[in-house]
This record gives sequence, C-alpha cells and structure tokens, in this order.
Amino acid sequence: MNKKMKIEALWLIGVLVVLGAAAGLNIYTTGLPAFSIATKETPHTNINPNNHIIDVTGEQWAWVFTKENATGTHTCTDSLTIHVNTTYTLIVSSSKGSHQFAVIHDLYIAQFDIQIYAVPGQNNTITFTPVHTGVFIFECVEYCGYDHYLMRGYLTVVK
Ligand SMILES: [Cu+2]
Repeated sequence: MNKKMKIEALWLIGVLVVLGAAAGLNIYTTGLPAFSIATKETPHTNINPNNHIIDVTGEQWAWVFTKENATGTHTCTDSLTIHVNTTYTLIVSSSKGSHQFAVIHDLYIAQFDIQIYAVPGQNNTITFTPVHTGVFIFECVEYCGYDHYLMRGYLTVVK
C-alpha cells in the first residue's frame, strides 16, 4: 500500500465514522420519550367516555371542530384550542357541508404524529394526550379539490 492509498483509506474511515456517529445520534434522539410531544393510541372503536371527545368534519374546504361541554356545543373552523395533559378523542369524518360533494380528506398534525383520514359516511377515531403547550399547525394532506390548500389551521395547546 503506497502513501496515497493510505491517505485515501484514512479519509474513507473518517467519513464513515462521522456518518455513523450522525446516524447513531439521530436514532438515539428520535427514540427518546421527551422527543415526542404527545402520547398517542392507535385508532379504536371503543371510546373511553372520560376522554374529551371532539367531532372533526372535513368539508370542501375547511376543518370543522365541534366540542360539547357543560356550557353547550362549541364549533370552531380551522382552529382548535385544547388543554395540556388532557386526553382527547377525535372522531373524524367528512361531510359535503354547503358544497356539492363529500370527499376524502386527511387530517395531519405533524408534531403530534397524527394522520387520520376523513371519509364520508365513516367515523375514524384517534386518541391522544398533548404533553406540551404551544401552537401547532394542522393541514389536509389528501388532495381534495380546488381549495385544498386552504384546509389548514392552528391547534393551540394551553394550560
Ligand atoms: Cu381536504
């Protein structure tokens, strides 16, 4: 092995060490419990009545959130405010609203690792518990027509 080959081998080993360390750090960090900002259960059909239930309806082209509590029924469009360390169940469906069609939408809340389809005539449920306060973006990630891009808003988690 001449000198040039030794230098090349050293460079190769150096690059592999750096890439390996980056990959290891990435796997370690994303696996930490603190990295996740919400705990999540897989979709199920038996909803715990102690959970706070929110009806979510995808329409062309808005997300409508309906909550019921002691003070009555509250409806918000393209925004939702919830409380930290509280368990919520979203019941997600699609409706035609004031438009011509009910189509499939897909609610995506990136930082909560939540993605759930809104299908006409079907209730999909997902249960989660936010563990950090903040303002997070949600959006529709299923192309659903002309104003698909408008189907986005803010999820606010308060104390
Ligand atoms: Cu949509």
